[in-house]
Amino acid sequence: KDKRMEWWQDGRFGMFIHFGLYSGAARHEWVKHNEHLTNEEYQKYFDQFNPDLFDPVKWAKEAKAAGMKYAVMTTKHHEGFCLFDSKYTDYKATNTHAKRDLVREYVNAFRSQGLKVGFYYSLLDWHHPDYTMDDAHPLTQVDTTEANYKRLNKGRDMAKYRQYMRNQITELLTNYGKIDVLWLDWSWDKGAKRGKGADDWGAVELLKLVRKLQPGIIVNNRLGLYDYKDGGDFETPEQVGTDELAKYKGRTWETCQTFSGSWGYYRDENSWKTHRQLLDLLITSVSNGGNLILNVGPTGRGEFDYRATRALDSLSYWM
Ligand code: FUL
Repeated sequence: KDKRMEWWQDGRFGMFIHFGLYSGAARHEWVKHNEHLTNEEYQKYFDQFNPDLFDPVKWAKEAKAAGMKYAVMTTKHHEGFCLFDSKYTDYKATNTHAKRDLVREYVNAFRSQGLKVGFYYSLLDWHHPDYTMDDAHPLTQVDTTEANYKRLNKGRDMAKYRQYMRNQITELLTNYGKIDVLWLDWSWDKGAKRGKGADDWGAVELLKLVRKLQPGIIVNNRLGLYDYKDGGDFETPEQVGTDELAKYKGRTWETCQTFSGSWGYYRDENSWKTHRQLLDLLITSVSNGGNLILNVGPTGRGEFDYRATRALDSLSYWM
C-alpha cells in the first residue's frame, strides 16, 4: 500500500470547483468552443469578470460540513484564463476587477478549514498563441478542412506552449506551499486524429517535474501516458452512472460528477441531480473502493448557487 495515497483513500470524498470567465457567461465551461467564439468575442467575459462575492472560506465550510476532505479547483481551464498571478501571461485574475490571486485565497481558505488542497490545470488552452489547433479547439469547428487547420496553425509552436506549461506548473507547485493533488486535463485517446496526447504535452518530463517539486503529490491519469510506468496515481471515470462503478473495484479511482451536467456554472440547466441520486453516488463509489469528487460551479460573482448549497446541505444532514 502506498503511504502517499493514504489520506486520499481514507478521505473518499472531495469537492471539485470549476471557476473561470465562463462562470460569468453562465452557460457551460465549454461555451467558447460550443459557440465558436473568437478571442475578441470572448474578451467581454474577461473585461466583466468581477467576483465580488468570492469567499472561499464559506465554500470550504460548506465542503467540510458535507463531509468532504479535500478540494480541487481550476487554476486554468481550457479557456486559458489563469486564476493565479502567473508571471507568464497577462490573461489572469490579477488583471481583472478581481485584482487578486484567487488561487492563493482558495488555498489559504481550504487549508484553514483542515481540508487538503488540489489544483486542476488544463493541458488544453484555447487562448495561448502557440497552442496548435485540434478538433477540440473553438476555431476549428466551423471549417474542419486540412487547409483551414494549416492556415490557423501558421506560426504556432507547441514547443513554446510546452515551456509555458512547465513554467506555470512550476509556479503553482512552488509558490503555494504543499499541494496535495494535481488534476491535469486532458488527452485524447490513443490513435485519435487531430487530438493531443502525451508527446504534445511533453508528458513524461512534465510528470517528472511535478514529482520533483512536490514528492508527496497525487496526480490523476489524464496526461495520456497509458504505457508509461508512471502514468498517474488514479483513474478518473467522468460522469458515469452508479451501475458502472462496480467495474472499477480493485483499482485506484475517483469518479468526478456534477450536480447538473456542466462543470462551469450553467444558470438555466434544469437537470440537477436529486439529493437521493447524490447520496447514491457517494455510497456506490465508496462501497466499490473509490473516491467521489463532486463539482460546484460558482456563479460569476463567486458564490455557490442556492441549488448547490441546498444539495451540500442535504449531504451534511445525512453525514
Ligand atoms: C473534462 C473537461 O473537458 C470538462 O470541462 C471538465 O473539466 C471535466 C472535469 O473534465 O475533460
